[in-house]
Amino acid sequence: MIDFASYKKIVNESLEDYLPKKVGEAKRLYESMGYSLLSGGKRLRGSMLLFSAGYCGLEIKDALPFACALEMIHAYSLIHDDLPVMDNDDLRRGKPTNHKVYGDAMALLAGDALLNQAFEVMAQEGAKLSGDRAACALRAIAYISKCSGASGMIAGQVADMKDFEPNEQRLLYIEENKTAKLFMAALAGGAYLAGAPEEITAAFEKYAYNYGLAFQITDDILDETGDEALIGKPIKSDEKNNKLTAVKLFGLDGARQHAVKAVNEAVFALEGMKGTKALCDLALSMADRKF
Ligand code: GRG
Repeated sequence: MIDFASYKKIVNESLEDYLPKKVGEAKRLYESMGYSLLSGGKRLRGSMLLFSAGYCGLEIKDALPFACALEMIHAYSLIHDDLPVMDNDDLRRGKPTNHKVYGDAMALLAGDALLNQAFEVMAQEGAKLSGDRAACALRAIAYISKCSGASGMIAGQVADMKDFEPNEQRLLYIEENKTAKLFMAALAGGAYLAGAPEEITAAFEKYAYNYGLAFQITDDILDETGDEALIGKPIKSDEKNNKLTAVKLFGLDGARQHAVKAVNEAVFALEGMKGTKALCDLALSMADRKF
């Protein structure tokens, strides 16, 4: 089993291979897609997919297209999230947001195209397989689709935009759907792809759910107290956009306690699973996250 820094490197070195070549009539669209997809980022979701698929017996080369596809779905969500009709942010990963460089319409289309590209890459990979392996790929694609779609990440974004009742149930709905579902897509998606036993898939799903809650709470804390240069975008944007956050509901200390609880739950989900130390360490390093 390799470490998360190595998974990140593998994802970074492979992403461009799955994009359209920057030639032809739609060259500027392809450039816009590449601008956001290849602009850094922690590559957590792609790396997690590689980890879980590998843990469940799949070779990296067989999981890599799915890991890159997941990073495309993530990149599309960030492009759309930054648009003037959403959060209207000018900076992402320390660079001007996609719409600041390519304009609103092209940014919208680049996000759409990345989402389609992700499913094209996964379906093409699945089409090379047969028998059980093909069925596993289909199951993974269906699960990733559900997590990122209208009953997953997009539902979370809708809840995040609406006038809200500032209560814990609503906050949990946003954290679960907007953020945790894509981590679930990564870890349980990788397990589905590898045809893992149900209890392993369920354990990864539970870890990812709690990791996602802790990740979003930490994001809320960083938006209040973080270093803009490290985060790569202005802080206090949640306040500006009147967002319901863990900090707003529980205060800074309360939010930190909720994050610690979710991290512990994540680690607990993997109890008894040998070879998951890298994943446990990843969750336990949440409190040190600076970006
Ligand atoms: C469909 C119009 C439309 C929009 C979808 C779902 C969505 C837009 C946006 C949600 C995006 C978002 C801000 C989710 C919150 C999760 C989060 C904290 C993302 C940042 O993830 P990191 O820190 O990013 O892993 P890097 O840059 O490291 O990849």
